Amino acid sequence: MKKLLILLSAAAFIASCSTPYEEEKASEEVSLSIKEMLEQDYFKREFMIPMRDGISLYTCAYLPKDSSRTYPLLMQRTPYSCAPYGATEMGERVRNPYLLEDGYIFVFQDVRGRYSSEGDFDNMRPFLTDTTTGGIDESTDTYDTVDWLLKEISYDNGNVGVYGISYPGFYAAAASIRPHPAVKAVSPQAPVSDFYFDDFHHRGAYTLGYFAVTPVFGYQTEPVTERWYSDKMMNTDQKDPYQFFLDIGPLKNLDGYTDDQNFFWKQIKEHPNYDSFWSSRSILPHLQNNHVAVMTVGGLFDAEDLYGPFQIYRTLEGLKGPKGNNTLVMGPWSHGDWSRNREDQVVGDIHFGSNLSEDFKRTLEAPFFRKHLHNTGTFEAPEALVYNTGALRWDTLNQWPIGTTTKTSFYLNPDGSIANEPSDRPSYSEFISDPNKPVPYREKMEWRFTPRPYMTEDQRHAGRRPDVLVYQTEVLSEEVTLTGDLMAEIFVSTDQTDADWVVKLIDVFPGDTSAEDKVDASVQLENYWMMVRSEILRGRYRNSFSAPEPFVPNKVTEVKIPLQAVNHTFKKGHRIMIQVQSTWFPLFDRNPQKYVENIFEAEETDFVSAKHKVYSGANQASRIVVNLR
Ligand code: PG9
Repeated sequence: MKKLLILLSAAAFIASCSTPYEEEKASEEVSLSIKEMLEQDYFKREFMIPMRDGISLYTCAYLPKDSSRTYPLLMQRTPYSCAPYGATEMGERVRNPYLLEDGYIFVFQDVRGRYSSEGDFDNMRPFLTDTTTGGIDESTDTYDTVDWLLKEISYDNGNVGVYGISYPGFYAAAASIRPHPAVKAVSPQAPVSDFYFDDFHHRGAYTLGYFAVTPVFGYQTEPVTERWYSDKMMNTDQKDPYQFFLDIGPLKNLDGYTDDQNFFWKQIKEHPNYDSFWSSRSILPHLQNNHVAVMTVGGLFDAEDLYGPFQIYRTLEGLKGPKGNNTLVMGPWSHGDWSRNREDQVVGDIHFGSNLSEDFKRTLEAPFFRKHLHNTGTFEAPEALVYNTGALRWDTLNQWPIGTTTKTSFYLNPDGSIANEPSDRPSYSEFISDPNKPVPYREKMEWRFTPRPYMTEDQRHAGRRPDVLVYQTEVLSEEVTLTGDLMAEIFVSTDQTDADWVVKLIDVFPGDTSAEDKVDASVQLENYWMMVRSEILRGRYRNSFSAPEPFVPNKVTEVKIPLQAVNHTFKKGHRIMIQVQSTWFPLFDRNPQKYVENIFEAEETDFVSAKHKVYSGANQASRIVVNLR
């Protein structure tokens, strides 16, 4: 391949790659060099590849014109379209110029039931548990695709890689299950693992911020090249989604903002609990430790799929069999940031470093596939590469979670302090949780297909509300690093019969936070309360996601909420803060706080104010268990 002059800005490049969730605002420039590279050195072929059940899937391949050597196949399978369609339309779906430079046969496929492929779409299609029945799943579709392509293409080198971000990350992971022998490496990036814990739900609470997205996955179509679904809801005159959803009221009223053909919305409403509809769609129980090298990539501030990358890596790591084929890369990224050409890595208002995406493409993604597909290069994958989001540096780890941390408890005291030991005096903090005045999940409300920047945003707007409990340490006299999982173990009560519990870990910046950390002069980072990690649990699922239970009014009840892992140094002069609240709107739907069988069917009258208490001290000492490094 000709040496590639790499210009790191793209517009049509992004436009042709954009999925519905691309947040990138196309700039005016275009990465001419990548476009030229493709047009100079590649040509395109299109196929309808028959699967074992006779359904054909649209697949296109960008093949090197130089057929004097052989190349691996590098494939993406997507529900978001392989556009542009047409053998003369080159598009620019390859975002990593170093992959172009190494030379691959780049393959893109519309998954079953999407865009130009035949068949019916099924969200997170359940994996076969018995492959002798002649059924199909995403693994068999991948197997059949690989087998057909290797017979069709004459100058492949017999090795195949599969990668992709988000839903394509799920399909990449699926390629490692009952894999075709030619599949040697996959890179699930921001992969969806289970829609009950990624994207559409967080621990039983429905991600209301995703309602606009349900139509994208809720309608079957004949093979098409253009978007066939529409959603009325995003065409509203109401510019404030908080007021929009509050005015709509109970979830059942959302039916008026879609239609009865939206099969995914119906499925979401009919399956509020973690039943076999959801559990059969989790990829985690089907993952295998086999010959396929896996590099799982995620963003520590990914609002969409943070559970997925951590769980896929840890599930693989926990499987018996050969080690060393499973790598985790977790950067200071929002959803898919590592694939975008941005010099400054910013999430919300916080700047985490420069050229992190470029470095990832050059030093990780390209070398990983070069090693396993070209059988060249000296890439030695770290066990885990996890960015320290407070110290702003990469940590290369030989184990994740690392084993050298000390489990420590942050006990929550009613005076708002955090202590390392529980008080011996039982006490509590209380607040009124009013579902008609829910805690805003952001200070700046805006319409988005999916929520993103909130993951690091300032939490002062929330912390100043009477229905948000705030606990914080003294000003740190030395830095404190938390690395690994967090577990909130809180003792609570409500005078009603249901409640949601939200726990946030916050880095409180000092008043003299240095100006150079500002990416945007308009951002006031002095005294900023940066969210580091957050999670919600719908309290009815505190003992089981498949068997919900009401609360007994005013009975002290323990609720455990695992928060996804962090790797964050709280610098000297900062404080560590914990916030606890019961509404988080309209990111998540409101809990009526009166127990009903299915909240998707709750009536306006089921929504009641509640007096919630969080207990401290003695044998009801609420705490956050952290891994201190
Ligand atoms: N995981 C992302 C997503 C899935 C479904 C709905 C909305 C977002 C993604 O595939 O981008």
